[in-house]
Amino acid sequence: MGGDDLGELLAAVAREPSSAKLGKLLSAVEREGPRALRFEEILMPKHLSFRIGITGPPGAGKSTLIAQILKRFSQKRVGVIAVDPTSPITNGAVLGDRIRYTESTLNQNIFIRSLGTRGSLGGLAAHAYLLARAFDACKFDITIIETVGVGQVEVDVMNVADVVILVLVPESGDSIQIMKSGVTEIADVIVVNKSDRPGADSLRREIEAQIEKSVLSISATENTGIDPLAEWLNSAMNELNWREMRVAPKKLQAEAVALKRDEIEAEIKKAIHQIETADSLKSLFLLK
Ligand SMILES: Nc1nc2c(ncn2[C@@H]2O[C@H](COP(=O)(O)OP(=O)(O)OP(=O)(O)O)[C@@H](O)[C@H]2O)c(=O)[nH]1
Ligand SMILES: [Mg+2]
Repeated sequence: MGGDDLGELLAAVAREPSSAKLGKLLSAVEREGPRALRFEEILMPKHLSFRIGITGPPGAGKSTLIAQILKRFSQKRVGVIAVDPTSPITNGAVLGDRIRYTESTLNQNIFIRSLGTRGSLGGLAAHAYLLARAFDACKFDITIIETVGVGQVEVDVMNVADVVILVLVPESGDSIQIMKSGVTEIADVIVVNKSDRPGADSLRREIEAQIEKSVLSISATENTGIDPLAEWLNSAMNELNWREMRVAPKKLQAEAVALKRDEIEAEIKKAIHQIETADSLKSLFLLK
Protein backbone atom coordinates (compact mmCIF):
# COMPACT_ATOMS: atom_id res chain seq x y z
CA MET A 1 0.00 0.00 0.00
CA GLY A 2 2.80 2.40 0.97
CA GLY A 3 2.00 6.05 0.26
CA ASP A 4 -1.55 5.21 -0.83
CA ASP A 5 -2.59 4.00 2.60
CA LEU A 6 -5.65 5.95 3.75
CA GLY A 7 -4.38 6.47 7.29
CA GLU A 8 -1.07 7.89 6.05
CA LEU A 9 -2.82 10.06 3.48
CA LEU A 10 -5.16 11.51 6.10
CA ALA A 11 -2.15 12.43 8.23
CA ALA A 12 -0.29 13.87 5.24
CA VAL A 13 -3.23 15.99 4.11
CA ALA A 14 -3.69 17.28 7.67
CA ARG A 15 -0.05 18.44 7.61
CA GLU A 16 -0.25 20.03 4.16
CA PRO A 17 -3.35 19.85 1.96
CA SER A 18 -1.84 19.75 -1.55
CA SER A 19 -4.06 18.89 -4.50
CA ALA A 20 -1.97 15.85 -5.41
CA LYS A 21 -2.35 14.33 -1.96
CA LEU A 22 -6.00 15.20 -1.89
CA GLY A 23 -6.59 13.36 -5.16
CA LYS A 24 -4.86 10.28 -3.75
CA LEU A 25 -6.84 10.54 -0.55
CA LEU A 26 -10.15 10.67 -2.42
CA SER A 27 -9.14 7.64 -4.50
CA ALA A 28 -8.22 5.74 -1.34
CA VAL A 29 -11.60 6.59 0.21
CA GLU A 30 -13.39 5.35 -2.90
CA ARG A 31 -11.35 2.15 -2.87
CA GLU A 32 -12.07 1.45 0.78
CA GLY A 33 -15.79 2.26 0.58
CA PRO A 34 -17.64 2.32 3.91
CA ARG A 35 -14.56 0.76 5.58
CA ALA A 36 -13.04 4.27 5.36
CA LEU A 37 -15.33 5.10 8.28
CA ARG A 38 -13.00 3.21 10.62
CA PHE A 39 -10.82 6.32 10.60
CA GLU A 40 -11.92 8.90 13.12
CA GLU A 41 -11.12 11.74 10.69
CA ILE A 42 -13.79 10.39 8.32
CA LEU A 43 -16.26 9.12 10.93
CA MET A 44 -16.24 12.21 13.13
CA PRO A 45 -14.53 15.05 11.27
CA LYS A 46 -13.62 17.94 13.56
CA HIS A 47 -14.26 20.41 10.76
CA LEU A 48 -17.50 20.33 8.76
CA SER A 49 -17.72 21.73 5.26
CA PHE A 50 -21.02 23.41 4.27
CA ARG A 51 -22.69 21.12 1.75
CA ILE A 52 -24.67 22.56 -1.14
CA GLY A 53 -26.62 19.97 -3.14
CA ILE A 54 -27.58 20.88 -6.70
CA THR A 55 -29.85 18.63 -8.69
CA GLY A 56 -32.21 18.76 -11.65
CA PRO A 57 -32.86 17.22 -15.05
CA PRO A 58 -30.04 16.60 -17.55
CA GLY A 59 -28.80 19.75 -19.25
CA ALA A 60 -30.65 22.13 -16.91
CA GLY A 61 -27.46 24.15 -16.45
CA LYS A 62 -26.36 22.80 -13.06
CA SER A 63 -22.65 22.81 -13.89
CA THR A 64 -22.85 26.28 -15.44
CA LEU A 65 -24.58 27.49 -12.28
CA ILE A 66 -21.92 25.87 -10.13
CA ALA A 67 -19.21 27.72 -12.08
CA GLN A 68 -21.08 30.97 -11.28
CA ILE A 69 -21.35 30.05 -7.61
CA LEU A 70 -17.64 29.22 -7.51
CA LYS A 71 -16.87 32.73 -8.76
CA ARG A 72 -18.87 34.19 -5.87
CA PHE A 73 -17.00 32.08 -3.33
CA SER A 74 -13.51 32.56 -4.70
CA GLN A 75 -12.23 33.36 -1.19
CA LYS A 76 -13.29 29.95 0.07
CA ARG A 77 -11.92 26.47 -0.42
CA VAL A 78 -14.59 24.62 -2.36
CA GLY A 79 -14.78 20.93 -3.25
CA VAL A 80 -17.14 19.80 -6.00
CA ILE A 81 -18.48 16.26 -6.32
CA ALA A 82 -20.19 15.68 -9.66
CA VAL A 83 -22.30 12.53 -9.57
CA ASP A 84 -23.30 11.38 -13.03
CA PRO A 85 -24.96 7.98 -13.03
CA THR A 86 -25.44 7.88 -16.79
CA SER A 87 -21.89 8.31 -17.99
CA PRO A 88 -18.69 6.49 -17.09
CA ILE A 89 -15.92 8.62 -15.63
CA THR A 90 -14.11 8.97 -18.94
CA ASN A 91 -17.24 10.14 -20.73
CA GLY A 92 -16.93 13.45 -22.56
CA ALA A 93 -19.87 14.96 -20.71
CA VAL A 94 -18.11 14.59 -17.40
CA LEU A 95 -14.85 15.91 -18.77
CA GLY A 96 -16.86 18.69 -20.39
CA ASP A 97 -18.14 19.60 -16.96
CA ARG A 98 -14.63 19.82 -15.65
CA ILE A 99 -13.71 22.18 -18.43
CA ARG A 100 -16.76 24.34 -17.89
CA TYR A 101 -16.02 24.57 -14.20
CA THR A 102 -12.35 25.28 -14.55
CA GLU A 103 -12.29 27.78 -17.40
CA SER A 104 -14.20 30.31 -15.33
CA THR A 105 -12.58 29.47 -12.07
CA LEU A 106 -8.93 28.51 -12.44
CA ASN A 107 -8.08 28.69 -8.81
CA GLN A 108 -6.03 26.72 -6.31
CA ASN A 109 -8.88 26.66 -3.85
CA ILE A 110 -11.17 24.55 -5.97
CA PHE A 111 -11.08 20.80 -6.21
CA ILE A 112 -13.40 18.90 -8.56
CA ARG A 113 -14.11 15.21 -8.47
CA SER A 114 -16.41 13.36 -10.86
CA LEU A 115 -18.10 10.09 -9.99
CA GLY A 116 -19.11 7.76 -12.81
CA THR A 117 -20.90 4.44 -12.78
CA ARG A 118 -17.86 2.18 -12.06
CA GLY A 119 -19.05 -0.54 -14.38
CA SER A 120 -22.29 -2.17 -13.38
CA LEU A 121 -21.82 -2.05 -9.62
CA GLY A 122 -23.80 0.84 -8.15
CA GLY A 123 -22.65 2.54 -5.01
CA LEU A 124 -22.87 6.13 -6.25
CA ALA A 125 -24.62 7.46 -3.17
CA ALA A 126 -22.11 5.68 -0.92
CA HIS A 127 -19.16 7.12 -2.82
CA ALA A 128 -20.64 10.60 -2.75
CA TYR A 129 -21.19 10.38 1.02
CA LEU A 130 -17.70 9.18 1.70
CA LEU A 131 -16.11 11.78 -0.57
CA ALA A 132 -18.16 14.50 1.11
CA ARG A 133 -16.80 13.26 4.45
CA ALA A 134 -13.29 13.33 3.00
CA PHE A 135 -13.80 17.00 2.03
CA ASP A 136 -14.78 17.63 5.67
CA ALA A 137 -11.62 15.91 6.84
CA CYS A 138 -9.60 18.08 4.42
CA LYS A 139 -11.13 21.22 5.95
CA PHE A 140 -12.89 22.56 2.86
CA ASP A 141 -15.21 25.51 3.56
CA ILE A 142 -17.86 24.37 1.09
CA THR A 143 -18.67 21.09 -0.68
CA ILE A 144 -20.95 21.28 -3.71
CA ILE A 145 -22.59 18.03 -4.82
CA GLU A 146 -24.10 17.90 -8.31
CA THR A 147 -26.47 15.08 -9.23
CA VAL A 148 -28.42 14.59 -12.45
CA GLY A 149 -32.06 13.63 -12.34
CA VAL A 150 -34.79 13.43 -9.76
CA GLY A 151 -34.88 9.76 -8.72
CA GLN A 152 -34.13 7.82 -5.54
CA VAL A 153 -30.34 8.03 -5.86
CA GLU A 154 -30.55 11.81 -6.16
CA VAL A 155 -32.81 12.05 -3.13
CA ASP A 156 -30.39 9.81 -1.22
CA VAL A 157 -27.40 11.91 -2.21
CA MET A 158 -29.16 15.21 -1.53
CA ASN A 159 -30.07 13.90 1.90
CA VAL A 160 -26.53 14.53 3.10
CA ALA A 161 -26.48 18.10 1.78
CA ASP A 162 -27.12 20.97 4.19
CA VAL A 163 -29.07 22.91 1.58
CA VAL A 164 -30.53 21.68 -1.70
CA ILE A 165 -31.09 23.66 -4.89
CA LEU A 166 -33.35 22.16 -7.55
CA VAL A 167 -32.64 23.52 -11.02
CA LEU A 168 -35.49 23.45 -13.54
CA VAL A 169 -35.71 24.90 -17.03
CA PRO A 170 -38.64 25.94 -19.25
CA GLU A 171 -37.88 23.09 -21.66
CA SER A 172 -37.56 20.39 -18.99
CA GLY A 173 -41.06 19.41 -20.12
CA ASP A 174 -42.55 17.21 -17.52
CA SER A 175 -42.29 19.76 -14.75
CA ILE A 176 -45.49 18.50 -13.14
CA GLN A 177 -43.96 15.05 -12.77
CA ILE A 178 -40.73 16.51 -11.41
CA MET A 179 -42.70 18.50 -8.89
CA LYS A 180 -44.33 15.33 -7.65
CA SER A 181 -40.95 13.67 -7.10
CA GLY A 182 -39.19 13.44 -3.77
CA VAL A 183 -36.52 15.89 -4.85
CA THR A 184 -38.99 18.78 -4.73
CA GLU A 185 -39.72 17.95 -1.12
CA ILE A 186 -36.11 18.10 -0.05
CA ALA A 187 -35.29 21.22 -2.11
CA ASP A 188 -34.82 24.43 -0.13
CA VAL A 189 -34.78 26.64 -3.19
CA ILE A 190 -36.10 26.02 -6.68
CA VAL A 191 -34.23 27.80 -9.41
CA VAL A 192 -35.71 28.42 -12.84
CA ASN A 193 -32.62 28.57 -15.04
CA LYS A 194 -32.37 29.71 -18.67
CA SER A 195 -34.75 32.53 -17.90
CA ASP A 196 -33.26 34.24 -20.95
CA ARG A 197 -35.48 31.83 -22.89
CA PRO A 198 -39.25 31.92 -23.41
CA GLY A 199 -41.43 30.05 -20.96
CA ALA A 200 -39.42 30.81 -17.83
CA ASP A 201 -42.03 33.14 -16.32
CA SER A 202 -44.88 30.73 -16.81
CA LEU A 203 -42.83 27.85 -15.35
CA ARG A 204 -42.09 30.01 -12.35
CA ARG A 205 -45.77 30.83 -11.86
CA GLU A 206 -46.67 27.17 -12.30
CA ILE A 207 -44.21 26.13 -9.58
CA GLU A 208 -45.29 28.90 -7.23
CA ALA A 209 -48.92 27.87 -7.64
CA GLN A 210 -48.09 24.31 -6.64
CA ILE A 211 -45.54 24.54 -3.89
CA GLU A 212 -44.67 26.96 -1.17
CA LYS A 213 -40.97 27.27 -1.72
CA SER A 214 -38.81 30.12 -2.69
CA VAL A 215 -38.39 30.23 -6.47
CA LEU A 216 -35.63 32.24 -8.12
CA SER A 217 -35.34 33.00 -11.83
CA ILE A 218 -31.78 32.99 -13.10
CA SER A 219 -29.70 32.67 -16.21
CA ALA A 220 -26.42 30.90 -15.55
CA THR A 221 -24.94 31.82 -18.92
CA GLU A 222 -26.11 35.46 -18.85
CA ASN A 223 -25.09 35.73 -15.21
CA THR A 224 -28.42 37.17 -14.08
CA GLY A 225 -30.17 36.43 -10.80
CA ILE A 226 -27.12 34.64 -9.35
CA ASP A 227 -26.31 37.26 -6.72
CA PRO A 228 -29.56 36.77 -4.74
CA LEU A 229 -28.92 33.01 -4.82
CA ALA A 230 -25.33 33.46 -3.61
CA GLU A 231 -26.58 35.78 -0.86
CA TRP A 232 -29.11 33.21 0.22
CA LEU A 233 -26.38 30.54 0.31
CA ASN A 234 -24.15 32.83 2.32
CA SER A 235 -26.78 33.53 4.91
CA ALA A 236 -27.71 29.84 5.13
CA MET A 237 -24.04 29.06 5.71
CA ASN A 238 -23.76 31.70 8.43
CA GLU A 239 -27.15 31.45 10.07
CA LEU A 240 -28.57 27.95 9.68
CA ASN A 241 -27.62 25.57 12.46
CA TRP A 242 -26.48 23.08 9.82
CA ARG A 243 -23.61 21.76 11.95
CA GLU A 244 -26.05 20.53 14.59
CA MET A 245 -28.45 19.24 11.97
CA ARG A 246 -25.65 17.33 10.25
CA VAL A 247 -25.04 15.15 13.28
CA ALA A 248 -28.71 14.71 14.18
CA PRO A 249 -29.48 10.98 14.70
CA LYS A 250 -32.12 10.98 11.94
CA LYS A 251 -29.70 12.37 9.40
CA LEU A 252 -26.91 9.96 10.33
CA GLN A 253 -29.37 7.07 10.22
CA ALA A 254 -30.49 8.07 6.73
CA GLU A 255 -26.84 8.09 5.67
CA ALA A 256 -26.20 4.67 7.22
CA VAL A 257 -29.33 3.23 5.61
CA ALA A 258 -28.31 4.51 2.18
CA LEU A 259 -24.78 3.11 2.63
CA LYS A 260 -26.22 -0.26 3.57
CA ARG A 261 -28.72 -0.17 0.70
CA ASP A 262 -25.86 0.55 -1.70
CA GLU A 263 -23.80 -2.29 -0.30
CA ILE A 264 -26.61 -4.83 -0.54
CA GLU A 265 -27.63 -3.66 -4.02
CA ALA A 266 -24.03 -4.12 -5.13
CA GLU A 267 -24.07 -7.68 -3.74
CA ILE A 268 -27.31 -8.44 -5.59
CA LYS A 269 -25.87 -7.09 -8.83
CA LYS A 270 -22.73 -9.16 -8.33
CA ALA A 271 -24.80 -12.32 -7.72
CA ILE A 272 -26.91 -11.68 -10.83
CA HIS A 273 -23.75 -11.18 -12.86
CA GLN A 274 -22.40 -14.51 -11.54
CA ILE A 275 -25.65 -16.24 -12.49
CA GLU A 276 -25.64 -14.72 -15.95
CA THR A 277 -22.09 -15.89 -16.55
CA ALA A 278 -22.48 -19.29 -14.86
CA ASP A 279 -20.80 -22.19 -16.65
CA SER A 280 -22.31 -25.09 -14.68
CA LEU A 281 -25.61 -26.01 -13.07
CA LYS A 282 -24.11 -25.69 -9.61
CA SER A 283 -22.65 -22.26 -10.25
CA LEU A 284 -25.99 -21.22 -11.78
CA PHE A 285 -27.41 -21.55 -8.27
CA LEU A 286 -24.33 -19.91 -6.78
CA LEU A 287 -23.18 -23.15 -5.13
CA LYS A 288 -19.48 -23.71 -4.64
N1 LIG B 1 -29.66 29.84 -22.80
C1 LIG B 1 -29.10 29.36 -21.71
N2 LIG B 1 -28.34 28.26 -21.78
C2 LIG B 1 -27.80 27.80 -20.65
C3 LIG B 1 -28.00 28.43 -19.39
N3 LIG B 1 -27.33 27.71 -18.44
C4 LIG B 1 -26.74 26.70 -19.08
N4 LIG B 1 -27.01 26.73 -20.39
C5 LIG B 1 -26.53 25.79 -21.42
O1 LIG B 1 -27.14 24.54 -21.24
C6 LIG B 1 -26.24 23.50 -21.60
C7 LIG B 1 -26.10 22.52 -20.44
O2 LIG B 1 -25.45 23.18 -19.37
P1 LIG B 1 -24.77 22.37 -18.18
O3 LIG B 1 -24.30 23.37 -17.19
O4 LIG B 1 -23.79 21.39 -18.69
O5 LIG B 1 -26.02 21.60 -17.63
P2 LIG B 1 -26.03 20.42 -16.55
O6 LIG B 1 -27.34 20.51 -15.88
O7 LIG B 1 -24.82 20.48 -15.70
O8 LIG B 1 -25.96 19.16 -17.52
P3 LIG B 1 -25.71 17.63 -17.09
O9 LIG B 1 -24.68 17.62 -15.99
O10 LIG B 1 -25.21 16.98 -18.33
O11 LIG B 1 -27.04 17.11 -16.65
C8 LIG B 1 -24.93 24.16 -21.96
O12 LIG B 1 -24.87 24.27 -23.34
C9 LIG B 1 -25.04 25.52 -21.32
O13 LIG B 1 -24.29 26.51 -21.98
C10 LIG B 1 -28.81 29.60 -19.35
O14 LIG B 1 -29.03 30.22 -18.32
N5 LIG B 1 -29.33 30.01 -20.54
MG1 LIG C 1 -23.43 18.95 -15.20
